[in-house]
Amino acid sequence: MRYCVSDLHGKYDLFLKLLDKIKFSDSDVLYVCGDIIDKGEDSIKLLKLLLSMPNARCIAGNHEYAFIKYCRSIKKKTAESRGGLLKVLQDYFVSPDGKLLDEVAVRGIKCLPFYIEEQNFICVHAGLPLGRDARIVSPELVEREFIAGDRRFKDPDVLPKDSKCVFFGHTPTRNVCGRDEILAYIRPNSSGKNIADYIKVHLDTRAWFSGVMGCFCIDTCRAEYVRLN
Ligand SMILES: [Mn+2]
Repeated sequence: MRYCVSDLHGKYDLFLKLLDKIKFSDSDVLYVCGDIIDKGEDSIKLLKLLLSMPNARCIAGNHEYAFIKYCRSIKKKTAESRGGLLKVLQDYFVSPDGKLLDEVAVRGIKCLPFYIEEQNFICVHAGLPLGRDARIVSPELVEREFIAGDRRFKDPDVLPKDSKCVFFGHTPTRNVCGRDEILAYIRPNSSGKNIADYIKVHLDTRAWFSGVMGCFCIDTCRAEYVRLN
């Protein structure tokens, strides 16, 4: 089975619970729509687990994007101004061994793509713009800042026409529907049984804060959840 998640934000234990719940195996594939790091307590551990999983396909979110920018700017700064930036990086990664930065993790983040496009769906972190024909603009033509950070795509009235299903996170679904649950937008007059029946799937249940982590099974079109307690 193929699954999609987003905004895991360092919630390592909860993520393991989710894998357990869906009985995730070597023959399954997991798509991760960005924001793996920050906010939660185990950013490095979670990132390294995902990087080590051959069947996990990850993209960058705005938190990875910001991290890359901090890493780059640190190299250009003088010794005095470096302190503040190091503090920011330290807030991202409080590694258990006390090391400020884990080079494997840093390299892993730098290599993440900003979208994944498959036959019937596209994974982005925040969203894609719509063209004049109300179709989504191809992600290869869109700026990284938009794909990883724009807030408009979550709006319920942003419904692309004749496009592949878009998986995304970035804004908590609670801000849209008042609940911590995955929002799947079905095309009019379709059964919702296949992924081609969906316009977009909003995945961010704000796990780091709500304690609810969800994923969407791309093959059964069902959402599964785990809770902290
Ligand atoms: Mn985000």
